[in-house]
Amino acid sequence: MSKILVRPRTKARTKTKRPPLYKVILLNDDFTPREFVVVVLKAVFRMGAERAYHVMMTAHRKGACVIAVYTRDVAETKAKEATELGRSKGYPLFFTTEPE
Ligand code: TYC
Repeated sequence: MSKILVRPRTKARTKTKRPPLYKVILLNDDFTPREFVVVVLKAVFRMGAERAYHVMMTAHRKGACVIAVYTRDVAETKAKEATELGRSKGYPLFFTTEPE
């Protein structure tokens, strides 16, 4: 009896697909106090004091600074939370997200 060999038409996928990542970006404004921006960065993005200060000053000088990358859900939640903290104090502090 002759055997029929059936081969898969495509190669089995060996790689695990990673979810697309999103950047959280801090935007500068003229009103939010520097110290408050640092407080928010420490609280929402778990930054140490030095890194938070450096990120704040980069946004202050250049207009914007990439803070971190997360999955879309986490990036959007953190950006919203941080923006809301500023808003609750009447500041126009703004965090946005974009695909990496
Ligand atoms: N530019 C603000 C000030 O001079 C401080 C500030 C820094 C605000 C970074 C927002 O993303 C920001 N008080």
